[in-house]
Formats: sequence, structure tokens, C-alpha cells
Amino acid sequence: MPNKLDINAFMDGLQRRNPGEQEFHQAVRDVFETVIPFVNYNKKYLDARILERMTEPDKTVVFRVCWEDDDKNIRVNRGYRVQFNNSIGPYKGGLRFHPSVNLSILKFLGFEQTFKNSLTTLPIGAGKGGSDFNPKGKSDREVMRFCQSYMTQLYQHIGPDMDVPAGDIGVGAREISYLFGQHKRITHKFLSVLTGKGLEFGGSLVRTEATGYGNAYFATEMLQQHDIDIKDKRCLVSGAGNVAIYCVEKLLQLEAVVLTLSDSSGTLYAKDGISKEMLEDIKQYKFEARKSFSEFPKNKQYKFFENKKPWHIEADIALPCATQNEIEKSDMKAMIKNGIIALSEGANMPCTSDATKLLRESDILYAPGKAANAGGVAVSALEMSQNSQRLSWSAEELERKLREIMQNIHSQCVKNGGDGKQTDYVQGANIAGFIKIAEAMLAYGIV
Ligand code: NDP
Ligand code: 2IT
Repeated sequence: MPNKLDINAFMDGLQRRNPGEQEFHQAVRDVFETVIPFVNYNKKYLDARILERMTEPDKTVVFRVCWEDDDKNIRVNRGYRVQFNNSIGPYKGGLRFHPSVNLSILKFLGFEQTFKNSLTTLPIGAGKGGSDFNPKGKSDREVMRFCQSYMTQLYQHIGPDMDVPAGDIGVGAREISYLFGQHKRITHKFLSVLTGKGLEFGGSLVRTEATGYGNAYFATEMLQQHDIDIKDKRCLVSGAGNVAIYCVEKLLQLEAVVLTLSDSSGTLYAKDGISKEMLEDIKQYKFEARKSFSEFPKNKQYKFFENKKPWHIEADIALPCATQNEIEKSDMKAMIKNGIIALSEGANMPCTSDATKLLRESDILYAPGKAANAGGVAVSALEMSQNSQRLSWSAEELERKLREIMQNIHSQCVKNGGDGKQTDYVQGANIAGFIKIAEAMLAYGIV
């Protein structure tokens, strides 16, 4: 039995076992840098090799997804589901459809999800899946045929008490509907097997808004804890998808000033702040028309910076809500120079390791994604509860529950986040998330 673990030795082993999976290596290092010192003082976890067990997914399925495009060409994509850890509940986590999807990305996301889902206090395990299919530029019928083919493979691996996927990048209400329809068609059963469903067929109110609203709530809690009011603070938000748009909506309700949104074509900058009316136009443009900001109609209220990210613009708070590694070292340097006071992650792992290092050495308040963006999966778990009871709760009740869950996650971070003058939210979230999973794994014996 090892007496003590060393992060570099641990990472050597992990990299040997998982060659080339850079994002997965990055996520594990980011978490275990703070967890290993804790484990070294808790020999029971060390002896049971909990960290080795936590970094090996329970099961991974990879399958061919064959479909026909509108021009009758046969297309082949790869589908995945990584069932990471079901110690505290059925596997739960999103599906991502994006050309960059590979096992490394899904394993990093599944690993992060393990800790995030534990923090929600709800009974959900962790998984992640998706495909390298690119929904961009595809017709609705093409997306439908792809989703049907994907579900024809996936359905044998999921179930209300087994694994309950949801959305992530490239998977929203349209895709979940096609996937659910196909699952129902194959199994002849109406099962709570996906979350983020339409309200007409078992979806929950507030699920669409939950990740973005939750991130704004978490940022508010973190600022309040340090006697700062979010009102009038200038915010940089990246992305223009589900998480970003609803994060902006809540920030505006909280009277913050949102200067940016962005997409893969560049950054939209509103020097006097995005108004509620402008946000409604953007929603229509991104969710209905599904177009890129590079073609957004010209207007005096904003500027468009082609192929630029928001991070070099002067502001008070950064809320990255697009994708992993979107904040690099130079971006972080710019934010530190510009006097950013807080960064709250709507996206999963949006900072590179170099950027995270600089951030953690600075005075900036830093809410890691597993805490700040847990609102989405939390309301997914509430969707599962409502489905089990065959009833639905009101929007007010769900928003209240979401707010309480975000406050509870914040408190767990503060409790486990060290005694310094400022809470170490990274340490707090990692350790609080870890303890619950580790205790469950210990209780099961050697499995
Ligand atoms: P969406 O697909 O709705 O939106 C993603 C947005 O990010 C789009 O505006 C997209 O640009 C932009 N984007 C994606 N990839 C890139 C890239 N490589 N470079 C630049 N821009 C990019 O996804 P979500 O809003 O659901 O997800 C955003 C992030 O939040 C992800 O990290 C996801 O894992 C995380 N998350 C999502 C949750 C959810 O409930 N949906 C829950 C918790 C975390 P474009 O419009 O040009 O495609
Ligand atoms: O990263 C995430 O937490 C999500 N994409 C949401 C997962 C879910 O099951 O709602």
C-alpha cells in the first residue's frame, strides 16, 4: 500500500494508462492537485486506491452512427457514452455533438461531472457522451436522422435507473426531442430516460435557464461572501448558447452590466451593456435562425470583433460560457492587468492549466465550473424527481430550489475551502465533491 501519493507520480501512471488524452489529463491534475494532500491525511482513501478507481470510468461504449444526408449521401460518425461513476445515483450528464468530440474530451467531462453531481446534493452519478457529428449547417431532417440513428445504438445502455443523458454543446431542445422520440419508438415505453425534454412530454420548467441562472447566482453568492454587490458590475460573457444567454438574462435581472457575448466567429461588444431587448433579438438569432454573429445585423449599439475572444476588454467579472480551454495564459494576463475581481465558470474547464495557475496565484475570486455550472444538472435531477412522481412543479418553486442548491454548493465550498482570508473555491469544491463519492465507494467494498 502506498504511504503517500505524489501528484506527479500519480499523473505519470494516469498518462501511461490513457495515452494522448490531454484534456482528461488536465482535468484530473486540476482536481487531484487539491485532493491528494487531503487523501494523504486520510489513509482509508489511500489504502482503498480510491483515486485510481475514480479515474477509471465504469464503462465506455463507442459505436458507429450511420445516417443519410439530404443529398442521399451516406454519412458515418462515431457515437460515445462514457459511464463514469454511479456510486451515488444513475449515470447523469450531457451529450455533446461537436466535430472536436473524442474520448479524451468526454472523459474529462465525465470526470468533472462526478464531482459536480456530488456537489448538487442530489442522487446522481456521472456520465458524458456524444458524437463528432456537427449539427451546424445541417437541416432539421438531417439532425433528426442522425439523432434517430444515434439513439438506435444508445438505447440499450440507458434507462431511468441506469443512465439519463441530457444536452451539452450542440444538443438542445431539438436534439433531445428527436432522441426521446426514437427511444420511445424503439422501446414502446415512455421513460424518464433523458432530461431537458419539452414541457409537453415530461420536461421541467427552468431546466433551459438553469445552468446560466445558476452561474449568475453562484457569482452573486461568491461576491456577497466577500462584501461585493453584483449590481452595476461590468461582465464579460463568452458563448452565445444555452448557458451564455441565460447567464446574461439573470445578470441583467440582477442589474449587472453585460458587455459581451461571443461565438465561434468572434465577439459582440456592447459598450453601454446589452439591453433586455437586444438579448431577445440575440435569442431569436442564435436559437431560431441558428446563425453566426459575423452576420448579425449592423447596429450602433455594438461592435463586432471578428475571431476575437472577450477577455481583453476592461471589465469587473468574467463568466466564460462557451467551451474548454477558451481562456489562455495571455487572456488571463490581460484580465489580471485590467483588474477583474471575479471569474465564474459557466463552461466546463474553460481555463487552460497555465491560465488556471495564474488565476489561482492572483486575488481574483474564482468559482470553478463544477460548482458554478452545477445548476443545469441539478434541475435535470429535479426533472427526474418530477417524472418519478408523475407531476410537475411551478417555475417559482423550481427557481427557489435552484437558488437554494447554488447557495448550498457555495456553503460546501466555503466549508472545505481553507482558512485563508479568501475562500479557495477550487479546493472547497473538489474536496466536498470528493468526500461523498469516496465514502460511497468505500461502503461498497472492492468493486
Ligand atoms: P451550446 O451549444 O448551446 O453553445 C455553445 C456556445 O459556445 C456557442 O455559442 C458556440 O458558438 C460557442 N462555442 C462552442 N465551441 C466553441 C469553440 N471551440 N470556440 C468558440 N466558441 C465555441 O452549448 P452550451 O451553452 O450548452 O454549453 C456551453 C458550455 O457550458 C460547455 O462547456 C458545456 O459543457 C457547459 N455546460 C453546459 C450545461 C448545459 O446545461 N447545457 C451545463 C453545464 C455546463 P457557435 O454559436 O458559433 O456554435
Ligand atoms: O455539463 C453539464 O453539467 C451538462 N451538460 C448538464 C448535464 C445534465 O445531465 O443536465
